[in-house]
Parts: sequence; C-alpha cells; structure tokens
Amino acid sequence: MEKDNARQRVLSGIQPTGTFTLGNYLGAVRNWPLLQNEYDCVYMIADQHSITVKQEPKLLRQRTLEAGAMLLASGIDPDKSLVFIQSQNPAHSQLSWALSCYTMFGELSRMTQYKDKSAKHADNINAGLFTYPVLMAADILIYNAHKVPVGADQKQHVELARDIATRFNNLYGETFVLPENLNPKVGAKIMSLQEPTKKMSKSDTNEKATILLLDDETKIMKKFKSAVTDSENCVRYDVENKPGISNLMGIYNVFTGKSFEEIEKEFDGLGYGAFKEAVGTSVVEGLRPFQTKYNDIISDKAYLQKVLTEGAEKSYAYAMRTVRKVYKKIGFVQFDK
Ligand code: ATP
Ligand code: LTN
Repeated sequence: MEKDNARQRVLSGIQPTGTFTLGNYLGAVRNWPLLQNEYDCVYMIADQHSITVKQEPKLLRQRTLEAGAMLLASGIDPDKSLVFIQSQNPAHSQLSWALSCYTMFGELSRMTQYKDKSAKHADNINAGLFTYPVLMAADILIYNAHKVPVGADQKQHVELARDIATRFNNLYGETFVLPENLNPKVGAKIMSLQEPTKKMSKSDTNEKATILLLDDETKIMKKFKSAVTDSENCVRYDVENKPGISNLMGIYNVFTGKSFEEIEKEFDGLGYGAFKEAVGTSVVEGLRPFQTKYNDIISDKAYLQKVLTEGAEKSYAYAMRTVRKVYKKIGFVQFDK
C-alpha cells in the first residue's frame, strides 16, 4: 500500500459465515476488483465479526480460507490489493477499544443489524454483537479509507464510522479521513428467493432462499424455478407490489446489462416460467468463470496462505501507524525507541 496520499483508499470486508450468496456478490464482492485500478484497495475477511454469532471452530477455519479463495476468484489481484484475515492483524482490535470510548450507547442501540440479529439469536445477545459497528469503524478508519463499497444493509454502519471520525477529529484535530459508502445502483439489496421482502443472507437456513456462488447449474435452475413471485403473471418492475419479480429483474439486469424496460418487453406475454429460466441461465453463465477460478485457487493452499500472510503483514504495518498516532493524541505514553 502506498504511504503517501497519491490515491484514495478503499476498504471493505465480508464475514466468513458461509459460501457467498448472489447478494454478497452483486451488492459488494463483484465490485471490489473493479476498484483496484483507481484506488489502493484493502479487502478483509471479517472473522472477528463473525463470532458475534456462534461459530463452530473447525468450520470457521475452513470457511475463512474458502472466503479468501472466493475473494481471489472474484478477480481481486493480490499484486494490486491487500487481502487478509482480520484476526491476523491485531491493530484493528487495538483501535476499536479506543474508538468505543468515543461511541455513544444510544448510537449503537439504533443500529438495525443489531436489532435484527439480536431478535434472530435471542439466546446469545452478547456485547460483541452490540459493539460490532465500533470494530467495523476501526477497520475503516485505520486505513483512512475514503470509500467503503458495501451493500445497502451496511450503509448505517459506514455512517456511524463517519460520525465517530468526525467526533474524534473535533476533539483532537484532523486525524481520520471521513469515509463514504459506495453502493451499486442495482444489486445493493438482493432479496431472498423465498421471502422477497427479506434480504438474501448467507446464514439463512432455508436453502431455497439463496443462490450460493458455488451452486451447480442444476441447483441454480431449480432454486430460480421455485422462487416466490405473484399471481399476475406479468414481468413488470414494481418493488412494492411485485417484490419477487422485481428482485429477479434486478439480478437479470446485472448479468445481461438489459434495462428493466428491455426486460419487460422481452418477456411480454411469455409468463414467469420462461423468465425464471432465462434468469437462471444468465446466472449460471455469469458465475462460470468465478467457479472455475475458485476451484483452481482452493486446491492450491500454499498460494492462498502466502497471499493472506503477506496481506496481514502489510496491512498491519500500515494500520499500526494509525494506532500510534491515535494513542499519542489520546494521551497514552509512548517511549521513544
Ligand atoms: P450473514 O448472513 O452471516 O449475516 P451476509 O450474507 O449478510 O452474512 P455479510 O458478510 O454480512 O453477508 O456481508 C458482506 C457484504 O455483502 C456486505 O457488503 C453486505 O452489504 C453485502 N450483502 C449482504 N447481503 C446482501 C444482499 N442481500 N444484497 C446485497 N448486498 C448484500
Ligand atoms: N460488517 C460487515 C463486514 C465488515 C465490513 C467491515 C464491511 C466488517 N468490517 C469494514 C465494510 C468495512 C458485514 O457484516 N457485512
């Protein structure tokens, strides 16, 4: 990563809680490689975030490596961007504690992801689930990231990071860059195929609700075939009254580049069966290069380990500069070496 400010910086992260869904891909990951030529990019596997929900250790380890392979398969180039595992860079947690003292209880109480996840995991409403946005703010602010490419569900957390940065800067003078989120126009919120008013989520236990990036052709076609729609039998974009069809149109739009108007025309009078089949086929074809690349990378563990180790070392070196700067401003004693 460049030390000067010649280029703006991008940071994003994804939790290793399962195979990435089409939602993760269209809302976030697919856009990450597209930014590498314009920005200094840092992409992180957020394993520390993922333990806010119960994880099985062996599975978490496996999924973390798979997440690394999926990021590389999506086109992230380790010669251009840093890719690493969050727990292998302890600087983030160091900054997080400091930032938590500049974050208000009321602010965290308003976060919708906290409310959703605590309702879903009522038996495990732990402190980490509540303070999670502070660690996320540390992830972002520690690199002085200008842009944070995430899906719509994470927008509120990026705004909080900005508020924390503003508060800190007002108290101690210019320290952090104020980050902005970068949402794709289409795909920022892909909905569940079974409950199209809920977002598609990796940890959904209903298999039919999500398209996973490693699903084979048969599975993908079957899942689209059983996607919940409506009884109108007319392909028309209307999120409020036709959330299922509108969701499928969003997906088809991204994979084919066809506008909603063009899609409506293409399927005029053809009914939902033909439309679902076309959406499925566009996804199967669109994901093929990703799947081929993933299989190559996951079978080369040594390469994966090398990339992730280098990513952790380089990102740590940069991140510690911010930690030292912040600690100094706060008033923590630092002895010269
Ligand atoms: P989990 O189910 O474990 O909470 P998740 O599927 O919500 O996971 P995250 O790891 O929390 O995924 O998110 C990774 C990235 O994918 C984030 O930038 C997030 O905004 C984006 N994302 C997640 N779900 C969707 C979705 N349905 N549509 C668009 N973007 C999404
Ligand atoms: N909280 C995010 C994952 C995440 C992230 C980040 C995204 C962790 N740290 C920093 C952007 C920037 C999530 O649950 N999707």
